Amino acid sequence: MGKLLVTGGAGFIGSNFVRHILENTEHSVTVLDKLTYAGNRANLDGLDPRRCELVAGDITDAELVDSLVRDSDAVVHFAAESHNDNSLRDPWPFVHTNLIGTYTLVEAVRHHGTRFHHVSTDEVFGDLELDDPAKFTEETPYNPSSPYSSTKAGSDLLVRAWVRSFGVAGTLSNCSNNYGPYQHVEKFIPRQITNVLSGSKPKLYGAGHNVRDWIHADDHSAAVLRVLEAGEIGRTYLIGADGEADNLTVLRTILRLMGRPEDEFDHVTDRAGHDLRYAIDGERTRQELGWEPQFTDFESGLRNTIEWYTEHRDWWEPVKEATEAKYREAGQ
Ligand code: NAD
Ligand code: TDX
Repeated sequence: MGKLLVTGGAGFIGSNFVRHILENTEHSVTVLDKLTYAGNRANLDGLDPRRCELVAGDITDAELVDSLVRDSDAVVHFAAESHNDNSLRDPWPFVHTNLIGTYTLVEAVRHHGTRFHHVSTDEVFGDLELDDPAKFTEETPYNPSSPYSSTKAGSDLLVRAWVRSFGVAGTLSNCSNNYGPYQHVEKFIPRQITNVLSGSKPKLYGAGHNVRDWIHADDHSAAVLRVLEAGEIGRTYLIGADGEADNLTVLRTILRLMGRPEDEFDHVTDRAGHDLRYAIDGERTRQELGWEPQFTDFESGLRNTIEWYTEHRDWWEPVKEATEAKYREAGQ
């Protein structure tokens, strides 16, 4: 039984991971989260206060980070600015949080000799051609496209350097696109579901041929816990669930599951530098860590996600209009 410091634990995947820890281990958790527009105290509602504490603060605050790391047995680092479209409008918060925040954390774990796990994305590898049979592996060179993915790539490199040069007990994981409950309505799947629920049309960038490799957030959390328990220090683990689908197909599936005509959506301005395709080869992680995704039926995962947004209007309605206003400004 130990004490985990989970950064970004009031966000989408971080809060999913905190719930996973409380349900499946005896660890207690301190969440360090700045509660930006993407963080929400309500994401941790109902959790046992004796095992889960929220500290509202910034991962770039070296003094605060140092004191929290000193009291922890391990750090799991989810906190980030996470949305590509925002990074194209204003890259600075991405440089600040993703680079300086990660630097602040690796300095603190170096100082205290604390186990560190860094959560990252497959976007660090850039993109693949649509007709290329290849997938990303641990050996794929970094080639990020956006301010978001380049700052995540930089944060990965900081962690790797701190492991090699200073002996930090760190691991990394790069995961594919997550979906599920509690995802902010700025992201593709919840944006389209909540558009339908609020009586407006879904918005597809370009022709919708871009491919993403979907994994349920519950599966991501279980894999991160396995890396924490059994990962080899210094290693990078790729996490994916063989969930490739193009955006047009995903959107049509959402419309069909919600009882709407499959062509009832708008084509909007494409994302600048829009990555074509992501695909993770997660075989090595599965074999070495004995982890297997449980949500292998994407359509049933989508159906559950639609049900969650239908039943939790109070969670997303307060931020929906402001999110759509930002998109309207960008013609999206
Ligand atoms: P999110 O935007 O939903 O949550 C991010 C959380 O970090 C929020 O609670 C926010 O308040 C907090 N935060 C932001 N800046 C902070 C700061 N300076 N100090 C403290 N807290 C801060 O993001 P998410 O989708 O849950 O992603 C979590 C992590 O997983 C990120 O590192 C992201 O790169 C990675 N990831 C995400 C996906 C995906 O599909 N969403 C896929 C692979 C990897
Ligand atoms: O309204 C939309 N219409 C649309 O067609 C939005 C918001 C997105 N899209 C497209 C762009 C992408 O091809 O859908 C795809 C998915 O978009 P996002 O949900 O913004 O995800 P993506 O850019 O692929 O990045 C996500 O996965 C990797 C997460 O946001 C990152 O944090 C993670 O690292």
